[in-house]
Amino acid sequence: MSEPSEDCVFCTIAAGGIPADVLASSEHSVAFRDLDPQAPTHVLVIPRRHVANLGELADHPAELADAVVLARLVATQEGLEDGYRLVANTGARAQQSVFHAHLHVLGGRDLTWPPG
Ligand code: DGP
Repeated sequence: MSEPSEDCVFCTIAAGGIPADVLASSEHSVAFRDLDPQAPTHVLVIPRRHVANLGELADHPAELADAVVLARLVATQEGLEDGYRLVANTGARAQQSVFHAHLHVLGGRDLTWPPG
């Protein structure tokens, strides 16, 4: 599905219907701070298009690239030159909880590997 969904919290944020700490936006994407930060910098980058996950966004390569470019811009703005992580939880078993594609931009502390 690609139409905005009024049942989708990220569609509502992208439309300005729920307040969010928006850091940057572009033609196809919006970046805002996560409600439940897991690192000193924890920003979500979402496509304006409603698709369930990043894999589906790959059917729209310009919009996928736009999201990654916005994530890179946010990382620079947040001073994460020493390293940051882009995470896209995909599917329930990977702990995806909001089924609108998003990239987590995590940084500002040492990040361990492997992830849990
Ligand atoms: P995931 O588990 O990968 O689907 O991540 C969803 C993230 O979305 C989670 O870290 C919390 C965040 N989140 C959920 N609802 C809201 C909201 O209304 N506002 C903001 N800023 N973040 C939200």
